[in-house]
Amino acid sequence: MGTNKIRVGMVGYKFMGKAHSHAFRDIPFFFAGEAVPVMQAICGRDEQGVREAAGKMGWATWETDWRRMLERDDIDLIDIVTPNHTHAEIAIAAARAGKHVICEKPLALTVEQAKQMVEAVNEAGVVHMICHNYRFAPAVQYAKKLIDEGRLGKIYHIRATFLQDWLMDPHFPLTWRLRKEVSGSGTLGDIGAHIIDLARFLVGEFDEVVGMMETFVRHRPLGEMDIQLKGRPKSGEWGEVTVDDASAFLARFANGAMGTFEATRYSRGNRAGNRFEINGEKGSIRWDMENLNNLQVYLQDDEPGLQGFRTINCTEAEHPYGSVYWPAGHIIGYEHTFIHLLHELMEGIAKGVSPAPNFEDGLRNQIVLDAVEKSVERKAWVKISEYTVDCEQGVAR
Ligand code: SOE
Repeated sequence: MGTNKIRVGMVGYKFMGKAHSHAFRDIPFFFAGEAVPVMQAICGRDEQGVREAAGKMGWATWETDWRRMLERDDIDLIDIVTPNHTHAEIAIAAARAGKHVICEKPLALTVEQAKQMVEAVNEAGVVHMICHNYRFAPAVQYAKKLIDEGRLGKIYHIRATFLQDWLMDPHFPLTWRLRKEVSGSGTLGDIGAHIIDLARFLVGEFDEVVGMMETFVRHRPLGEMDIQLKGRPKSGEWGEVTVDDASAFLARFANGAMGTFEATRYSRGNRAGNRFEINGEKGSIRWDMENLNNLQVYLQDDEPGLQGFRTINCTEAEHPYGSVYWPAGHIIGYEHTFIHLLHELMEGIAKGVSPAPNFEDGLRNQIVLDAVEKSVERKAWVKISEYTVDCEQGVAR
């Protein structure tokens, strides 16, 4: 059987555009799968910017209007790496045009929008995925394997954080990430969504949540930020910050586990403190994105005297994706999480299935985000069962 060529059209080309473009280039290099991406077209409103990006990142053609890209019959998959307020419109239109869709997180601005997106992809019968890339770190995949094999036994706790500090200067500009109408929420949807996804992946579905959110600096000069998360003020004008600078919440899971979650842009010294610890009856695991290849594992069955957390460098051939790259111990990085995710998407398209995390996962994540916000407004626990999600195996009804 020959290899399918999946012709990709990517909308947007900044931080995530760079991560996705790099991954598309590397997939055929490292993976001999059933499908490979072809970098057919890239889209952005600024003609000079998009032309330069196309040349630099290796896209064959470029467009300045995403609608034009949907009309092209030489594109099979639309990749949405634009700010959050555009996700729903582009994804729904792409599905209706018969294109497969991958969308950056969070899926949408609201639960209602996310439901419409799930409906659109299911009605069109296209393959869909959401880009929660951290699931695809080999150490996280290995953690999932250990949990599924019952090595930790019943799970009691997850303690997850995503700590950043890029916003602490009160003169850091009011980027789109700080405007509710563009981003939906602040830390909660931007980085809280990632640890919610990791928890859903590793522990299971949420049952109820109660949270708190804070905005420490309420007015900032207008401007943007670059992909190194450095601010670029534009004019002398100031505007209002309409999202949270920090958020935290407690959770109960359907399987009885307890969770604590914290996402902040005010945690001095923490650049990307995406970490979790999971405790089960027979063992515990710890992961820290800044040491992405390592998984700390404690197993109660270990001989007394030798018990303790061991550090497993998940680069052996036995580890997920371990045999694809280098000899054991020769580590991989952040960009590889995107390579793995997009490789799974290619295989999904070849087989006609939507690999997890897909739009249904995006919707369930959006519900947790919404429930946390509701709990803050109400100053009370919010049950996930307040929301109706009628989807099963990727079919929303
Ligand atoms: C900025 O907060 C950011 O780039 C997020 O948007 C990403 O989702 C996260 O992975 C890293 O931080």
